[in-house]
Amino acid sequence: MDEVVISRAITESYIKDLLEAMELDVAIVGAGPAGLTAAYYMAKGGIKTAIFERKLSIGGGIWGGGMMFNKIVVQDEGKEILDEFGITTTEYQRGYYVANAIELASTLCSLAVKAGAKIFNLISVEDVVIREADKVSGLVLNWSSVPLANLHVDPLAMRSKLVIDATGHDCEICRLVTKKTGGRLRTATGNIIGEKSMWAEVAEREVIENTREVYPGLIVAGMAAAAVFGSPRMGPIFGGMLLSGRKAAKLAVELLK
Ligand code: 48H
Repeated sequence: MDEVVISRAITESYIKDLLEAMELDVAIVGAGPAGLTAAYYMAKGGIKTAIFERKLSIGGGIWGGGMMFNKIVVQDEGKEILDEFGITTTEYQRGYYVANAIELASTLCSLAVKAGAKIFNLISVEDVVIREADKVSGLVLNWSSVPLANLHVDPLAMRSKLVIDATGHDCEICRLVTKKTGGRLRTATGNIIGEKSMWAEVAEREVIENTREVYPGLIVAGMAAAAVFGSPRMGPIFGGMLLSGRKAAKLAVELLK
């Protein structure tokens, strides 16, 4: 047993993956339900994609279900995706299906990785690259431990044809783009409108409608789409997140053509 062989194996294979991810078709920020679903569909369609996730664990808000009860709810359209993913659902009442949050998080992750998407956890996106014709064309990355340790360490950059903001409630990438471009998002105000109070029915519908290219080269998905376009929140019903991720992937395919 040679510790150095083990160390070399890890370092070389990780660096190989990271170098590969320096030029992507689609870079996704955030490995919650929306980002993972988008990654799965794109990778399955042969698109070169990777997710950058700040935390150690992937899955975002899935694990905690509703108020730490690790169950989530979907309706008919969301159930179709769960069926496609082989995730067990139980009908609680007509049109309301319950799934195990742990099964959803682990299966989504496994499907995305096995389809060919790369996931880089413990990496935070701290800025975007904006180039010709005012288009988002890459991400600025740093280890998540750098801001945690309050260190001043310069980041590295990667290039991608498209970026998907799947950072959840904080819509961090859209926030960065708004700040850097002086409010030129494709929203009613040009800025982030802000998430509204809970109204599950409207929220589930609007999160899909609002999954769009919000700035050239930048698609917004999941809870970030609700926050950017000023839709209500929906609580622990996750169909909208899965459908938004799938729509973001479809949109990316169209924009890449
Ligand atoms: C790298 C980052 C960065 C960054 C954030 O919060 P998420 O689960 O997001 P969605 O949109 O896939 O799902 C939302 C859902 O979990 C939820 O909160 C719902 C349905 N709420 C309804 C309600 O009423 O409250 O995942 C986002 C991920 C997280 O893992 C973050 O760590 C990560 O993005 N992230 N990663 N660089 N700058 N910002």
